[in-house]
Amino acid sequence: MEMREIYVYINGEYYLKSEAKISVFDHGFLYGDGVFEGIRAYNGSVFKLKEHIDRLYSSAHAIMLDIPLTKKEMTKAVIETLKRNRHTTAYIRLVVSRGIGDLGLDPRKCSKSTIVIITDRIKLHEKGAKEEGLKAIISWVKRDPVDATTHEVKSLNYLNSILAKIEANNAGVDEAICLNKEGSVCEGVAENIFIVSNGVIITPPTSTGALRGITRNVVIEEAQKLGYRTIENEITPADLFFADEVFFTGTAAEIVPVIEINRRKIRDGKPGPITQELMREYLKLTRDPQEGVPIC
Ligand code: PXG
Repeated sequence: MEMREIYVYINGEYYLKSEAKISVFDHGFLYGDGVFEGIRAYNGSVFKLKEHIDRLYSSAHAIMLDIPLTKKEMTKAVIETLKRNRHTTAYIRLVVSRGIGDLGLDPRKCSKSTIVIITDRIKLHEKGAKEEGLKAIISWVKRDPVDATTHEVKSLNYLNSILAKIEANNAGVDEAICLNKEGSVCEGVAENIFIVSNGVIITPPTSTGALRGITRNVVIEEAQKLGYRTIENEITPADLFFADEVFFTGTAAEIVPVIEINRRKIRDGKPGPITQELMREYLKLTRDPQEGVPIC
């Protein structure tokens, strides 16, 4: 075990983890006013870094949050943080909050946004999740609607997902599936969702309120390259129960099979063959330096 303390980037300076602190007046803390990204580096290359940086700036644009760095400077700051920490395989958390204001929620009181970059070891699902698959429940907590604090924007407001996760924890299962207020399947708590039905790969459109997942996009592209038909279509809870295969996708989770939902087995309750094929392809891709930005 390495005992070296990691450095955390805050507004252009590097602080030891034990000294990396944010003001209690930061509106990220007081109101969840900000945006973030979760990114992964594999063997010296940051997977899909450009896509993550682009999404961060899109999220910031949607909430009218000014990021005082160019995308190029932000990319450099991420790489520099990894280098300082001598991390070649890591989990990266990029957070931009509205910054320090007063006790009112008016963002005009926040003169400068706060930028934080943390790189750390990767925390994965329980060992065996990928091999055996996850058990999930459909949560009663509906996804925030597209005309409200939608999860299409990767904001610091994750209470919607956290409440669903609490339900999964209470039910003693691994993960929760969120429906939108019309009752359509939307996504997991921090993952997009796919089903396989008669060889066709289906995922809900982002108009359900789901995040435009970067892993989701990669999986759609790879599936098409393998010759599968992929469609964005409404998925009902019954479609989940009828599906041949169900899986989640996300930066942290990568691709994980779902084998049981609300105590109904998905087919024979084992990870499906198309899911496993996509998992193998994804593994290859994440190890391909061409797919990311090198840490050098
Ligand atoms: N939906 C939501 C609501 C998410 O937050 C995804 C889908 C998957 O998107 P990507 O682009 O990662 O394929 C996310 C991603 C975490 C964590 O710490 C959360 C995310 C990503 C990484 C880590 O739980 N959210």
